[in-house]
Amino acid sequence: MIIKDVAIRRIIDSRGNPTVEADIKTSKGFGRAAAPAGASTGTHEVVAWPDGKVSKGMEFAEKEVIPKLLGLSTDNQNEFDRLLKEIDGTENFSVMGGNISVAFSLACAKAAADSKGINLFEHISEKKSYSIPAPMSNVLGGGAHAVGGTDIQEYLVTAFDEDITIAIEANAMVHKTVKTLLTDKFPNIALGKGDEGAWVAPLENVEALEIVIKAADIVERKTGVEIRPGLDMAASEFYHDGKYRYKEQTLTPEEQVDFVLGLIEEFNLHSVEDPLDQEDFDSWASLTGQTDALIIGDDLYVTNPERLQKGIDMKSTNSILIKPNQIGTLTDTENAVKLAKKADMATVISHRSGETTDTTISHLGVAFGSHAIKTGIMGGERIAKLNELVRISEQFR
Ligand code: 2PG
Ligand code: MG
Repeated sequence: MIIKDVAIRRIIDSRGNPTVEADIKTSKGFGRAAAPAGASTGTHEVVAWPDGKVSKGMEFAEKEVIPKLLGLSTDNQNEFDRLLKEIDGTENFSVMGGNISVAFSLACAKAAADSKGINLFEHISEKKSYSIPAPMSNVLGGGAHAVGGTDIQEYLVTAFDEDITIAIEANAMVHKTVKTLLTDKFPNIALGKGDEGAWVAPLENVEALEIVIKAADIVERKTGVEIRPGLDMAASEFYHDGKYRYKEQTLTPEEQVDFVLGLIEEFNLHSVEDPLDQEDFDSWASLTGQTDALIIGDDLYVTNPERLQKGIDMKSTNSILIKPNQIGTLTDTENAVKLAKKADMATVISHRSGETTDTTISHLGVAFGSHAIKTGIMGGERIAKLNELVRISEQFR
């Protein structure tokens, strides 16, 4: 379908920061997509905005990008994305801004799907059998997402149930139960929430994990739903001068590997994301070689096929986090997913800490056959994605 009209507008995200939303129209359909934003961004992500300025990205989009997109076909995503890269002309979208690019790229796919009268996940997926990824929800945390919380960024729970509604409600119940346990523990202090709606409290790092495990156990017993704990340590954020610097302890990379292995064993963790620094592929391989838990690379890979290939060669992880705006186009996101699958790695599709009500990742998670979808559990921008999964699941009945 030929692109007849393209627009880009400035909107705000869940942190109140400016971002963009792109619209693409054909004579038969319409696609709209918005760009999210990270707080704990990986060093090797594409540049979000030229010189850090949304306005500069928008000016470039209006003058240099939109005129060249008019008349293209929405059915050739590869060509559309190749052109975005060519217009930018750099390796890391520093001229256009990866967030401008990803909004256009995803809007193109959505316009293509709408023009064909099918769902986005059907348009993207090559196969016809679908599964819904398990919801992986951040219930307690700190790091770059909160003030006064733990050094570890996210304490997550993943619920496994064939019925996505039941799984989502189980995670929501864990979030509520964490609140109850925290108010029992701290009856006289004000509790907060971080950027993704996870609870924030003055807890030590392991103590916080104990609370989440307890909450998950209570809900598991009540509902019978299997709920597994996990972490996103976002360790690059507290790795300075060769050491992991927690409030309570300072660890060398070898000690960090042992510490994480100890947590996996003691608490039967399902997954640990970014347990080590984003440059230390060797220590990652040492950890992954000693456990069956999912070791997920986020800042390590930044959805970049080249970095992923290095991780595959070095056996650094057994899983990858997928975030389209880390790499700037849907095509490169799909390339990372294909590479991961070929290497037998699990994929986890993910939101960013700064989000909008855009629900594209729900469709991508289904299209990619992702093991899980990390998208928070509370807040309008988080539930938008979960509720879209519920709608998608109705199509498979
Ligand atoms: C992460 C993400 C999302 P941010 O580290 O996985 O939870 O955080 O968007 O701040 O990078
Ligand atoms: Mg992460």
